[in-house]
Amino acid sequence: MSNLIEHIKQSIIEGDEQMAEERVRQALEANIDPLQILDEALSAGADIVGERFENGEYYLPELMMTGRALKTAMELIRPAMLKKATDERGQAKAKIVIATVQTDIHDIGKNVVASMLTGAGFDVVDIGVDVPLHTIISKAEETKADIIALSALLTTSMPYMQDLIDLLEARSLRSRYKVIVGGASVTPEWAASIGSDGTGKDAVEAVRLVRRLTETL
Ligand code: B12
Repeated sequence: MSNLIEHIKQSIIEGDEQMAEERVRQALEANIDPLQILDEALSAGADIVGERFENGEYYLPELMMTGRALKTAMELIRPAMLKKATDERGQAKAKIVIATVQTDIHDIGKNVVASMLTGAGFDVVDIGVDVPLHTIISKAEETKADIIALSALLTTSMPYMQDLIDLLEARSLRSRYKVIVGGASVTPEWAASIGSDGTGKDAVEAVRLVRRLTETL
């Protein structure tokens, strides 16, 4: 089993979409927990590719190939993850608007978070990537959302999360929404420092956080 996890991780590192697809199918057939596939194979592989990109060992084409392999793998594990989230479904019913903030087009992690929240019984409105702050707020207003969930992977995009919170405050809307933030470089300390209502390191933590925040709704 650990061999399969290792193979999936390797296929992500090599950006081998076909191999990733094959191995993930095998892992699911072997009843390996989809969250273990996500954490130990997909995210772990993505981290290594990220490091190699940073070191100048990999270039944009490699990053793109890994992105494709990750997307395909994620589509395969999504139903299994949804089933898991549905099994753990709580009572909470809340509306969540989720987006990757302006200037950032990374959506693989956001999509997983959106899927898991949907599976957990929440009403999720996914408004995509590179979304301007004003659009996020208008959508939250229009849909009468309870929670605004923001994703950013670029450190240069993360400050927009703070800007959104400031904008809500300036418009006297801050108390109407819980704002949660996430992405590879977001830490709990940073999330607290910008005045958000919390973060989670992965989709499972995101669901737990939303459950906790909506207990009182
Ligand atoms: C694949 C990838 C790409 C793909 C993205 C494809 C896509 N459709 O998303 C492509 C090739 C397009 C890409 C482009 C770029 N990328 Co890129 N990319 C990656 C890579 C390798 C993996 C990202 C990923 O999908 N991870 C897997 C998912 C499952 O994990 P995740 O996104 O972190 O999400 C999980 C958690 O963070 C959390 N989460 C996420 N969102 C939220 C939200 C909430 C509310 C909560 C609670 C939790 C949560 O839950 C998720 C699920 O478990 C990362 C490296 C890395 N380790 O992250 C670099 C990385 C993010 N990219 C990087 C860079 C520099 C770029 C480019 C600028 C490169 C360039 N020169 O053009 C462009 C930026 C384009 C743009 N404007 O956004 C850097 C960012 C560095 C930095 N510090 O800012 C990284 C870190 C690589 C590196 N180490 O240098 N990239």
